[in-house]
Amino acid sequence: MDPNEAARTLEQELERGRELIGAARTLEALDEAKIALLGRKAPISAVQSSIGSLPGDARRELGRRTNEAFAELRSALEARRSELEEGAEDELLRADAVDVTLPGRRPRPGSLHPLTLVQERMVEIFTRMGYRVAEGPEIEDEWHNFEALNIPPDHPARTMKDSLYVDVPGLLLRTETSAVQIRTMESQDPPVYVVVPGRVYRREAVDATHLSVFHQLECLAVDEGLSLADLKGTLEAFAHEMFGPQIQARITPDYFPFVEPGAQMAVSCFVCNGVGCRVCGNGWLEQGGAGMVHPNVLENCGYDAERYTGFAFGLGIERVAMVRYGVNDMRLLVEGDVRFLEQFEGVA
Ligand code: 2U9
Repeated sequence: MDPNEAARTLEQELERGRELIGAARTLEALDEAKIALLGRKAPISAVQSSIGSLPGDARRELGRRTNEAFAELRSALEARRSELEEGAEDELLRADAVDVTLPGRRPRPGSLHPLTLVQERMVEIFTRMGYRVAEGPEIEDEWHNFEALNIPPDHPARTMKDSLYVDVPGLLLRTETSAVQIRTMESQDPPVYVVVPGRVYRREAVDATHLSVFHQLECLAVDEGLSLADLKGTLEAFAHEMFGPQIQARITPDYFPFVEPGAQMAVSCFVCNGVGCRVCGNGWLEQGGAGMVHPNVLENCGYDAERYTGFAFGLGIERVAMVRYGVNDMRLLVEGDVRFLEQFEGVA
């Protein structure tokens, strides 16, 4: 290549380089431009190869100009690379940007379980009447679960059919919370006014109105001069608070070993007002059992049954929840189905 042609080529390549580099919009396009401008097949490489065959001065002159052209192209490529890399970073930042002006996503509040709502309400009603809350173990011994409650060894409630025994002889899952009232009476002198909410266990088939693990709230009052009238009044006060002032309470005779006389308690149906409807059948909703504490039970705990009398009752918390929230199948209360539970959001 003669020196004049070589010089022209360098000028052209510098011109072409400015255009190619300026037009490269991506790092890949810039790599292609670099190969076209500085690669082995690039015109500038041909110029470089021709330098050696030139005589002294012309060789030095072309060598210098070629080096300058290389340097200019390299620095233009480098500058453009920095620009594109910065742009790619900006692009990433734009894609990852958080728009702080968007409205936030409101966290979905959880809700209390209907059984918790009912239990808390029941406890509140009784504590306002002056009762104290007592709790105790779910694994009980036969003394507290049966004997002290006047349930003799041959009573049907003792059999494996009704109770769930654990591997340790003499211990079982409590079949009612009454054992806690026994423990309370064993540890303090009368008067006693306690309510005991808690989970109990029965060996029983599960259906729409029965569970084998369920919850009770039992109430025990022991004092001088208490009578069935106090039991009924207490029950009625509870029913008014829980279901409304128009509700009536009813007790009818029944038998439980730990009370004498024993009674069933029911409240008038809040749907039909005691007339009879689809919810209640005969106008009354069964709430649990009750009675005057059996003198044997008082004596078993060291209380003077001549001086003190007491009343007690047990309410099924699931039953109360079914009445209060119109739930027709008890199993819904323990299955944990979110579609059921989310209906209690914001319910008091
Ligand atoms: C002591 C003395 C007496 C509590 C009582 C019942 C009757 C009763 C049921 C209600 C529904 C169990 O959950 S349920 O199936 N309870 O029928 N409970 S009298 O009597 C007591 C308790 C403790 C020391």
